[in-house]
Amino acid sequence: MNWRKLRTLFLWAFALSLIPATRYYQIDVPLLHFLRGHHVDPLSLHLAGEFVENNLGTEQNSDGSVTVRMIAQQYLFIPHCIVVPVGVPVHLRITSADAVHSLTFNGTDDAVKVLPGTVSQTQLQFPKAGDYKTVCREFCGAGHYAMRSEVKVVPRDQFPTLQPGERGTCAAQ
Ligand SMILES: [Cu+2]
Repeated sequence: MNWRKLRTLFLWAFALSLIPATRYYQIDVPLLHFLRGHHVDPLSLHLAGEFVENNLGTEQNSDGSVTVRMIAQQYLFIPHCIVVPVGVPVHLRITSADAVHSLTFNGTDDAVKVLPGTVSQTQLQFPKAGDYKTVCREFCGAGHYAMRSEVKVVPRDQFPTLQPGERGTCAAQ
C-alpha cells in the first residue's frame, strides 16, 4: 500500500468517525432523555403537567438556583421574555409543541435542541447582566427567521423583589 492510498484511507476513517460524533447530541441525547421518561405529550402541554401556562417562566429554588420552563413552538418561545438572576445556575427545561427547534442565546455558546415529545434539560449560567436575544437555530418552517425572544439577566438582589408575574414575562417591566 502506498502513501496516497494510506492517506485516502485515513481521511475516510476520519470522515466516518465524525458521523457518530455529530449524531450523539442530535439523536442519542434526546433519545436517552426520552427513554429515561423525560417525555411529554406535545398535544396536551397546555392542559396538564409541568408545561401548563402558569408554570412557565422562572422559578426560584431553595439553593439559590433557578428553574426555567419554556415551550418552543412555530414560531415563538413561550414565555416570550424571561428574567433570570445573574451568576446563578439556571436549570432550563424546554419542550416543543410541534417541530424540532434549537434555542440559542446570542453572546453565549449555549444551544439547546428542542424536540416534540421530550423534555430537553440543560444547565446554564449568565455571567453578565443584560439582555440576551434568543434565536431559533433549527429551520422549523416559514416563520423560522422571526422566531426569537429575549432573556433579561438582572442583578441577583433584584430578582427576589420581582412579582411572580414579572418573572414569567418581561413585558410588564
Ligand atoms: Cu425555528
